[in-house]
Amino acid sequence: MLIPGSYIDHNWYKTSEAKDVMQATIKDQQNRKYFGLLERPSVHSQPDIDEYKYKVFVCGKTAVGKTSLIAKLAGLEIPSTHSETPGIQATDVFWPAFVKQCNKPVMFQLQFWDAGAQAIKKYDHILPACKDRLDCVLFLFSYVDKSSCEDLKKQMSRITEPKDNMCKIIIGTKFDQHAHSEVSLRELKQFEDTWKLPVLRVKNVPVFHPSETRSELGEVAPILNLLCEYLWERDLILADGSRIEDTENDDTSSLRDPSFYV
Ligand SMILES: Nc1nc2c(ncn2[C@@H]2O[C@H](COP(=O)(O)OP(=O)(O)OP(=O)(O)O)[C@@H](O)[C@H]2O)c(=O)[nH]1
Ligand SMILES: [Mg+2]
Repeated sequence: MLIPGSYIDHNWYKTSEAKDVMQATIKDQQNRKYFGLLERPSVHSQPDIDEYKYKVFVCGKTAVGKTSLIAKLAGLEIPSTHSETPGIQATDVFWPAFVKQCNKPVMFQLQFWDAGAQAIKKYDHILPACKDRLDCVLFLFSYVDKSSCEDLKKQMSRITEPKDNMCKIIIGTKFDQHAHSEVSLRELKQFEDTWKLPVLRVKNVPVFHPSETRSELGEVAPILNLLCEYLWERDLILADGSRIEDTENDDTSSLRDPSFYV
């Protein structure tokens, strides 16, 4: 499994060099700007910053926290009560990250696709639309709902195929209520070992009193950086695969040097 920090500097967003680029995505202090589908951040010091766009589908049982997680990652208001997502909702999150191989920041545009679990059951066209040209799937379960965890295997078989090349990440929500957890650490370790997928945990609750140890940005940065890192690694693997196919009749082994792809 990927070692965090292999491709992306996870602490870069806190440095003074990051300030100008981060500013393009931040409204005031720690609050992030919301970008409509046709809007994008403008970075004054680097107007030609490279942008990479990815489609990320968030799936899981009803009320597991899909809409809440996306709101948290986008810096939007987190719903305090459950209201079923009636169809598909797409939300763009721009996250600048420092890519070590490029030695510069790049702008990741993560387009999160959210579909209500009931809507998927009710309308046949929703799941195929969400699966179309997908780069990444986030499989959600809730720490306080064991059945959401048992449901993961079903979700995986509905969405993934043996040879697809999507990034897959498991996220446990409601970790703020872990004192009432119905899912043990041993079960999660088994998950990781069996499926070779990372398991992250989140608290989709607002930060009411920002402090040195808790801030909105500080809570979402590890998740966004890791997501970008998995997507970056996947692109390298895909590029490597196609280069290797291209070079089967052509002896240019230097193309396999990873620095070639950046
Ligand atoms: N305490 C706590 N509550 C959460 C968390 N994540 C979600 N919730 C709550 O769980 C409820 C359901 O969250 P939603 O995000 O609407 O669930 P959903 O998965 O989008 O549900 P559907 O759209 O019906 O499929 C809401 O009341 C949220 O406030 C979390 O991490 N902690
Ligand atoms: Mg929802």
